[in-house]
Amino acid sequence: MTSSVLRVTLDQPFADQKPGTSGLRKSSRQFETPHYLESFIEAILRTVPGVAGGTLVVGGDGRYGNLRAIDVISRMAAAHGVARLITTTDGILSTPAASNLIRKHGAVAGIILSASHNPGGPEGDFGVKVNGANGGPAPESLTDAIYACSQTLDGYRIVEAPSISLEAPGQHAIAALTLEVIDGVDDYLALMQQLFDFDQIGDLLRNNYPIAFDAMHAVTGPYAKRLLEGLLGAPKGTVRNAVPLEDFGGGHPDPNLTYAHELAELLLQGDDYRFGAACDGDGDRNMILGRRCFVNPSDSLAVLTANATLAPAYADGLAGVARSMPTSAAVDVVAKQLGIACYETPTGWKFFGNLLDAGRITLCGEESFGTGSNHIREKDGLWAVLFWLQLLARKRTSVAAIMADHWSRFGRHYYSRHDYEAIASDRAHGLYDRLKGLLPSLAGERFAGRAIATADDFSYTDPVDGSLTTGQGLRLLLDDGSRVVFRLSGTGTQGATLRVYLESYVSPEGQLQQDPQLALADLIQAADQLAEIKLRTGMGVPTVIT
Ligand code: VG1
Ligand code: CO
Repeated sequence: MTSSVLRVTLDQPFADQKPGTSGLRKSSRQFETPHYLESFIEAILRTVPGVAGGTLVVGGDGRYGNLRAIDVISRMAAAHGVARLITTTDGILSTPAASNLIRKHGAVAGIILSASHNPGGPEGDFGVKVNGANGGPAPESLTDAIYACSQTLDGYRIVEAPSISLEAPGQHAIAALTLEVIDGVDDYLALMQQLFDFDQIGDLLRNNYPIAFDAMHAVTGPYAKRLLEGLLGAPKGTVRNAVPLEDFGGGHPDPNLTYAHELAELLLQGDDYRFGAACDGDGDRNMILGRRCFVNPSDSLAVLTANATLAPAYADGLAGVARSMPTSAAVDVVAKQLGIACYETPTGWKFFGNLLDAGRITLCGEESFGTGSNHIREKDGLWAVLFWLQLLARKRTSVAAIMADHWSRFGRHYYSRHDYEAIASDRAHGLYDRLKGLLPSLAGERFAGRAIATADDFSYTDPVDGSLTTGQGLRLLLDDGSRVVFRLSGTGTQGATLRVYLESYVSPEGQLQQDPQLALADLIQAADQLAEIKLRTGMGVPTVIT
């Protein structure tokens, strides 16, 4: 078979290829614009070190556009002299499994095709994420360089060759490139078996301990089927919505109480299941539910930290932990008691990479349903589910009892995130910039019956490489330890999304179990008043409350 390299000239570069919190995320339609996907891939292949002669990993969450993108990337990788490209059957590869493959095969990078929890399909979103050789999301220095390259791009190179079927494992040649199609699930399952006691978890699940897992028609379906119903022996039907669909069945593959409400109702209103969980589009997020009990993700990180030694992989204890700034300080309290370091990073998994690589932390997490460890360099939805099942198998108690016990030992961080989605961009930025302008005058002012101790725009100096990241969210730290944080999302594709994070601590002695929305009511009201949210957005209530 002959194949030749085609050089395509661009009239002008695309102006809008700046990666956000998690890669380049745009509408599927935008990605279908001629040369749009190709341009961004060209910028990646020109910028990532070691591409020529190296190994790359590519795959995605199965959404509309996944197979076309793999075909384009394969032929462009061939044109750039990549020696080996590893992809998976049907191109299905979760973000955590991709991180594992990059590490296992010594790849120079990975390209993950997903817009994560954003809806998919021709009218939904598509995304391209770049991960580095450590398996983690590219650091800002690399994404900035890719963006800079995309802004001066004059053209791209692609091999002209027929597209290759990914239906079965096998090896193919595209010019001098070897395309390896492997099973995307095998290696991930093997890794999980090294971390947890499968006999113990299996013993729980085989003996009248009904659980429900919702794959939301996204990437975790095939993984969860083999893991839960296969290796661990849970009854058939445990995994719901297990078949990945190009449009996620019309759903929004975001595991929270709003978008995974069917599962939430099963657990919070019914008595059929002891444990429930869901993952997002690309499998890196997790929501944990018990019977009549929702586990806040910030609390989940704290509980896993407090009980880590119950899992074989963490039996020797933890080096340290980290959480993103808006995540509640529940884990800080546990870390203090354990006598281990606790780091506070900006939003986005890329900021955990250096800490994990340097061995400073073992576990880390974000309030946005992200939890993970040093086993890979991405957050890992099914890993978190297994970790919780490991705790339940060891403790033989309920999720609600684990939470009550945790709060009685460490106190409780009432926590909520209010999202205002699809606000007109100028309004959202007007609101945010006004608030930022107010910050210098706020210290010492009263707020919800407390005094504002600090009002600032969060910035972070990476303790490993010294790099500085600024403008990461407006914080009001109150004198009783409560906090309100305002951020603009970097993953949305329509208008702007304002996130308001609210937190208030009650010590073990002051316990009065109540609904977080009630416990935080005064902060919620004061935040609205100060930021003029209702007034400026015209929205009476948030789109999503977590
Ligand atoms: C959101 C979350 C953030 C997470 C990011 C990517 O970003 O808040 O914690 O790391 O999504 O998650 P933002 O900028 O919209 O707040 V995923 O599951 O897309 O990889
Ligand atoms: Co995700």
